[in-house]
Amino acid sequence: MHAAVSNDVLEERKQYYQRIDNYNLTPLWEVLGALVPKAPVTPVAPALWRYADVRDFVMEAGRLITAGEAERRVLVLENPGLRGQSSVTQSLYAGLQLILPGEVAPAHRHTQSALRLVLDGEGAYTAVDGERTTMHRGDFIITPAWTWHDHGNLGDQPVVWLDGLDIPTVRFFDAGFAEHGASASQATCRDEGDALARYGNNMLPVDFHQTSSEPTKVFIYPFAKTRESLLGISKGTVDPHLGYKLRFVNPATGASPMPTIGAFAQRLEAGFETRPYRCTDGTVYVCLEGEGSAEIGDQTIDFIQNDVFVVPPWHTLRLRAKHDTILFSYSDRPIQQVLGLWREEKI
Ligand code: GTQ
Repeated sequence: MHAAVSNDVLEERKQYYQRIDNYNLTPLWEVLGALVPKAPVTPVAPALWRYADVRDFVMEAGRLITAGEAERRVLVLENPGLRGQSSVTQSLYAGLQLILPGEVAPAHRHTQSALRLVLDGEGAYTAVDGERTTMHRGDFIITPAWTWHDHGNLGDQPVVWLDGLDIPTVRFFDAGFAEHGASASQATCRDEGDALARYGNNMLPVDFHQTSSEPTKVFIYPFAKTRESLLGISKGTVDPHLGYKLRFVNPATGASPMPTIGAFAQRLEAGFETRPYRCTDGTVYVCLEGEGSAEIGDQTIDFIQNDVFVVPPWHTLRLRAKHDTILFSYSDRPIQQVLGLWREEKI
């Protein structure tokens, strides 16, 4: 127990704080508890964006601005606890990007790393460093840091995908660079499928070696393959806390596809309930198939196809599947792991 402090001393301290404040000094003992909490404290709130609620707003943006004028026509998903910061968690960004038939989102590159998860419509492509890939629903596509990328729509339907970027992480380090391309659509120099054939089929170019901080050359993880794997492991035993869950990797290193963002896919059979689980990486989930609910701390969120929800760091999560469900998710786990910060608890 601390001895009681007299009002005189308290007043003297207050004046002292004011004097040192002029010199950009502040007493640690007033803030130590908040700086070094016993367990994670976060402003990030559990959150849900129902695709049915936001799809019309996304389409409306298509009437208000072109992809060319906007550069990227995106509605940013802002965490309700982080409004005004273009952040879905403290380290990550999420947005819904729309590209209409005939449009091009012009080529650029930046030190922020990006992932796309295709949600709605067919006929669009993304080009990454000279190779195009056609986007199909559920495909997980990456544009690693400083790779040239542009998007286009050669079909006759609007196409919408979820963008996940490490924008807040790069902003934290104030290490952002960006460049515009010389032309809107970059010239392709390889046929579609080249990267998958070269790096994504359990083989690698003979002289190719990477370290775990380098992103994968595989920039497309087709949903058909992801689904096949999830159904394949569903013949085995289920993890009571995670269901049937796999992480996406750089096949050349076993590390995450990009150094700053980890990505996962999991399958929950109809009626399955996960046991309570928490981890230090705040996570963005997307429902690709099925329907269910997420109990996050003391809140419960119901989700269906194309809904996006956020589980804040160290919040206890229980997932319940109403029908067979496939969830995609991404987080900053690889950063936390390389820094020795990551923890999980299976309750
Ligand atoms: O597609 O390059 O949602 O640069 C935000 C920034 C998408 C993109 C976003 C970007 C992009």
